Amino acid sequence: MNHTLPEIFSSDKSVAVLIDPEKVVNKEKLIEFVKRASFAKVSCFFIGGSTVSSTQFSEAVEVIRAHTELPLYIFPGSSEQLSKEVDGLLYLSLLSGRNPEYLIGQHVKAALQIEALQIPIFPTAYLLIDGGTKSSVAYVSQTQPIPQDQTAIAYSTALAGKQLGFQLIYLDAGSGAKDPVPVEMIASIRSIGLPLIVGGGIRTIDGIRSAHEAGANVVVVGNKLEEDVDFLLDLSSYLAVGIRL
Ligand code: 1GP
Repeated sequence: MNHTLPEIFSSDKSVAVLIDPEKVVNKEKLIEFVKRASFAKVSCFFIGGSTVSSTQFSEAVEVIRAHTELPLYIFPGSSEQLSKEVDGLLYLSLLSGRNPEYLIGQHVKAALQIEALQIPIFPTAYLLIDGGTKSSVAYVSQTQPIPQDQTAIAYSTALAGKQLGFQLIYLDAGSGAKDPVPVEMIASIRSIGLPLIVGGGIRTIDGIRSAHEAGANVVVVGNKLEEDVDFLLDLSSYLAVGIRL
């Protein structure tokens, strides 16, 4: 039941803005943020978080949907983070870990609901990479991330994901990571030939550019924009100019 991947996942310079509903201060601030990000012409929004309740999630989806034309994809932290009002679901399986709950358990819980929603689903091989701090994903999923210098393990894990039929690979150093995913690892995983999403601890335009140049199709920015909404201005210029001169 695979769906055709939208173009932003094969572009060589997409930027996704991650909204974690748990960190939303209030509705007005969220509306303003969504409008500004849309004006900056970011590629899309991701929504989700490790510990978001279903109510927080639905309320945030409703607000985002009402104030942007940009695509909105679910980046789920659990089987409770689902909605019909989105453009698709990154159907994550935490392949870097060995906790069956996040490899298949949550999926079994959500399967009937996802079927009923009839939203596009994009099976995503999700690899958590050590970001130099204990990430909420590692804590909640009770899994170990792949060490930064273990590119060969990351490669084999992502390759197994491709062989199993996943459509996308997501390398995540975790929200607020001290060290983003290394460019050598990005380049190695890119050679597998699946569209690649990279995020976690990316806080500068140089960091975004490096990830794109190493082969990331989509770079995800979350924390930086929560702390500094004016970073959207830099993002907007970067996206307008392009990386390949
Ligand atoms: C986390 O990849 C995302 O899952 C984004 O991370 O919040 O550190 O940008 P940041």
